[in-house]
Amino acid sequence: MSLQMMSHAALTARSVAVGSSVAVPVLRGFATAVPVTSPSRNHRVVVIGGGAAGLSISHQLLRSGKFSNDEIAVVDPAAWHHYQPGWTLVGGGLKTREELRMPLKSLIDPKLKFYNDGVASLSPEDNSVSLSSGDKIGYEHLVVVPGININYGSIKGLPEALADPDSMVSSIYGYDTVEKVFGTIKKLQQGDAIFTQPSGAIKCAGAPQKIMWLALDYWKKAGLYDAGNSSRSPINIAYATGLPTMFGVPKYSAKLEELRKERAVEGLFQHDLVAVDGNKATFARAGGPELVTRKFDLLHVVPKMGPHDFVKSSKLANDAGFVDVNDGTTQSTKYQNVWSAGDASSLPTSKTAAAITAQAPVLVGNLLSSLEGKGPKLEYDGYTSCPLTTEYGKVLLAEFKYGGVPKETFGNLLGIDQAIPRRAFYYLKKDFLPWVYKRYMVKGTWAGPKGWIR
Ligand code: UQ1
Repeated sequence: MSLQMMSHAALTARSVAVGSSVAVPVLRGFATAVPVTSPSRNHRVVVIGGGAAGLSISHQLLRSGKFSNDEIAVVDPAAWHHYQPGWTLVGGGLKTREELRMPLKSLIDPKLKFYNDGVASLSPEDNSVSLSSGDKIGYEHLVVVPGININYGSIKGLPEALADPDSMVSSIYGYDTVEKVFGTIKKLQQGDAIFTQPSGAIKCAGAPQKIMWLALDYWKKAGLYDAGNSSRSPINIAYATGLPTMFGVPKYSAKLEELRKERAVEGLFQHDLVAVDGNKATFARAGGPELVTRKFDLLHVVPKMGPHDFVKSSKLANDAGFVDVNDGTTQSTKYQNVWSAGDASSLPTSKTAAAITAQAPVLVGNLLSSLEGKGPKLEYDGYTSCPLTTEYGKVLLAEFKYGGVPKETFGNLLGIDQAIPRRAFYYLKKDFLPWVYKRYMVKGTWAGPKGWIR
């Protein structure tokens, strides 16, 4: 570890000494001197991941003007970049999954070196990354933002149920499964609908109930759901969550619990889905050995999620397998030249694209000051946001920071309460955010509620 710190300090010192406008860093010559174990190619910054975080961060770094062509590399095996915040709307029949995807390559500035490849392993002790192709690339600074993995296999019988086109089991969480969701909502005429949320970290913790509220509204408008008379309502709805409450932030949780009761949705708290078998769903109860089995006619599932293997098995990980970083600076707690944000990081906040808008400028500012031999200077306050569809045409706009403390953009600006679902927030979610994301955020020119960059 101390060796790593020394070599990193040495690298930084050299790059500062040669100046930022020099296109060929000293490192490349160094690489050819030790051919057997050395990387085939070196970059000043390697960014692992071409998602919301990877694109924002690599383009913000590039726009600093401190890098020449190919000094920053982006690594991602994907062919497509998805606007995942829109998938709830696909589930609700409001958008198509095709309109929310873009070829990843088309979003990457040609001045960045793009490795369209996976990562086999990370070697922070010698500042290198091994790619799936077998190539090894070196770096001065590493940004680990590959996102989170969806573990469909964590629920027994789920992969088979999702793959069966005739089953009433679906999930908004995957490109391959999101298309099925609205079909099952339209098909259900009567019976029990169950919407699940697992215990443990997932991306967009509000989405499991966003799709439920849309489905409820759809059935209500179709005359199939009557909250005022559960025994006569053709469809009954249950929300089965591994968590003890409707939402992690008390202010919004209170409002959502009120809606749940008002709309006669059964709350199955601390019910963690473990198996799907035919029309039966089995849940584990928190803190007890007992299992609960429920019959369903429609099941919307959110699988468990976790860090990618190459992150979990690396020296960068905490006990849970996420990249262990300082909550404020986003710097690795183990290696000073490693950074992380977003879903793959240990940052104790909700995993959303909105969080990235606040994390990216902090990470970038701190990385740049480290390249100049100074320490991190910016602090992330935990900002994240969850525009929660509560019906067609209305959204509750949760915005908060560390500690579950509300930090409301429009609350502060206009003096309104964002816990009250509003039509303006619905258009913000459906139209404004996808537009600003594609046009500005992934290009590194939008920092969320803080506005445009440069
Ligand atoms: C946001 O910045 C963002 O990133 C693009 C989201 O992801 C889709 C969001 O959902 C939200 C709410 C924000 C925050 C932006 C504003 C204007 C409140």
